[in-house]
Amino acid sequence: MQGLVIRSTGSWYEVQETILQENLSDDLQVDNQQPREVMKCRLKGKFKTKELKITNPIAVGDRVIYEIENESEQTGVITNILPRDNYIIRKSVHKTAHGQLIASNLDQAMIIATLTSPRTSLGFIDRFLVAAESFRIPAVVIFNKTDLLSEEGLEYQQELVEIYEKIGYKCLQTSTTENLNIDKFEFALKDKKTLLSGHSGVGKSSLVNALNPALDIRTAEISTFANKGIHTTTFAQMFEITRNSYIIDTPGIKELGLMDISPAELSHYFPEMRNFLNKCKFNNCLHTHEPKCVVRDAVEAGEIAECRYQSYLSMLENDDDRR
Ligand SMILES: Nc1nc2c(ncn2[C@@H]2O[C@H](COP(=O)(O)OP(=O)(O)O)[C@@H](O)[C@H]2O)c(=O)[nH]1
Ligand SMILES: [Mg+2]
Ligand SMILES: [Zn+2]
Repeated sequence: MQGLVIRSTGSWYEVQETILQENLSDDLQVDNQQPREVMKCRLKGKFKTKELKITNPIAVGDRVIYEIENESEQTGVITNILPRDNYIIRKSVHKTAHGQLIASNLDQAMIIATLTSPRTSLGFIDRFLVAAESFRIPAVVIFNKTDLLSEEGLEYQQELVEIYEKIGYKCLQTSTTENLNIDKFEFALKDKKTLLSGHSGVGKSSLVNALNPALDIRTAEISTFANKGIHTTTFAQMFEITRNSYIIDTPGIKELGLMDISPAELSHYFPEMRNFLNKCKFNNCLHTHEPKCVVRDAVEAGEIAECRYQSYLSMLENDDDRR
């Protein structure tokens, strides 16, 4: 049987049955009603993690092959892991040469930001976007609490949306209190597996709650559990907010820590810089002060947004934070 890992404790895994197209019953041709079982599974034997140096062999989002062990107790055994489209990983707390696999097979990574109460800095958003680029996962920026913004605030937010959309990031301006663009938020999540991140207080729970009130309690429980630090290694969890739309709630942005991005590589994760990269005078140009740097020229010409360039510089400086 094929399934999707929706929860992991490190020793056992909750696997949700995947209904393959050919197995759909005739009267339920669309996969939106057929019940799916969830089994508590163990791993069969030792799994080779191959070239990936990871401390945990399986994470939420993994597609696996499993066998039912005990139907009445709903237990099973995972026999195989299907190839991953992508994955996110962070440095292991214990084994520094190894990473901890957080989640795999993501369709997108979404950052929930607010310009006020609390203020999410642009540096924070850009770090998130760079991390998503480095994992090759499309990123989306949600500006929530739009209702709190003044006229000037709204204009500024609109400018940011234009900056980010121009370089390829989908953006939404939402408000849960005024039900603004919640339908678009729901549509953006539809049939996808989405990593949801953002500072505490920006409205992650409220947004999720607006789509599926039943999930609120569970996500709240996870956050407090993670905050108390009962486990040094907290595992991400996946929630099905509507049929086949999943979110992965990470305990914090640190989960998306930038692993091993060298200064020379960093500009590759700024999509608007990519076109310029081989055109600087020096082929090892870091675009900070070097003469004949086309990236700095582009910033001066307004082709690259100044705020994005500032984030780039600050990430170069804070090399330690990224590792
Ligand atoms: N004004 C305003 N407040 C909001 C909005 N969304 C959430 N809040 C409030 O912000 C606070 C934090 O929201 P919560 O969903 O718990 O944030 P989380 O920590 O990211 O899960 C709560 O008091 C919410 O009622 C919004 O769009 N506008
Ligand atoms: Mg919350
Ligand atoms: Zn340069």
